[in-house]
Amino acid sequence: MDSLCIHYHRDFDGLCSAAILAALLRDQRGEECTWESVNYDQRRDWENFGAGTRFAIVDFHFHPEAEYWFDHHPTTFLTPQLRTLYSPSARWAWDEASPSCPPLILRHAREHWGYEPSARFEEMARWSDIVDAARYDSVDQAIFGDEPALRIARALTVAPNNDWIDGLVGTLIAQDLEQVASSATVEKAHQRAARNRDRALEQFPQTVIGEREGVLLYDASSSKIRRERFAAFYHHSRVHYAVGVIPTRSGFHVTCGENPWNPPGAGGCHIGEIMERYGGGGHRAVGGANPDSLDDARRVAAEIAGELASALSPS
Ligand SMILES: [Mn+2]
Repeated sequence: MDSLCIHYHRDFDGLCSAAILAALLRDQRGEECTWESVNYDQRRDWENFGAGTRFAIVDFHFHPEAEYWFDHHPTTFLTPQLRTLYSPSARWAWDEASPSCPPLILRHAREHWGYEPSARFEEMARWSDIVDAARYDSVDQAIFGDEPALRIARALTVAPNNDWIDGLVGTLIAQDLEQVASSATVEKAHQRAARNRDRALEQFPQTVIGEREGVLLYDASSSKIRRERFAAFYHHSRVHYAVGVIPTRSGFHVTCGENPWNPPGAGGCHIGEIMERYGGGGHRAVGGANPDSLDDARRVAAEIAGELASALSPS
């Protein structure tokens, strides 16, 4: 029989999910797996994904041919038809209330396979919740935290290539977070990521257009500007929202997020619903859209900032 390949989302909780499932299948079922990350481009021909192979998917879209599938994303079903093909089973689980994917795999393994997870995997699950749901204690922890999980997550932002990431999954199967974070290759990437972060924090103030009613608007569309996800809240801890324009590989992206350490409260809006009106999407607290041109992106960002400011305005 062909070996089973675990396809995983290329981020911290996706890597941990792949490592945990690989260890589980090896220990519980004698199944020696391979693993390979997936990207969003592969959704285009989703019907034929993995055709003719044995595969599992973690922290990514539902596929009816997956032997094992675990996810926590509310947007996991690419079509209503795919939604009808899912029902919970001994090999599939979906829980959109889970802040990240690893805890639901461990819970499932406990309930269905009688598995008692090691402290190592419990630790990965705990940190996955913090990283994936941005449940950091403070903006300082999010940006500068040097706990092993946070160093690994930061190193991932400068991953040299996909093979390197697959290699990391292999080490997470056998070692704890501290050992993986201290390896020479992760340490080297982390140092580079930390330099990028410092540069991004330095550059952010020049991108700010203005602030009104606790809504910060910025334009980081220049490709010369490094990006740090929480730079806006690091420099402007009192704002409730940040709305900005950033470059993508093929155009421009309008990104908007609540300040996790100073949420908007009663006047707050559902960002994902606002973004849907601009052809994008997201959750209540964070979302984005990809307008056709830079001018459009700037106009959309300004409009959204205005809408959020009006909602927060006391009058
Ligand atoms: Mn993920």
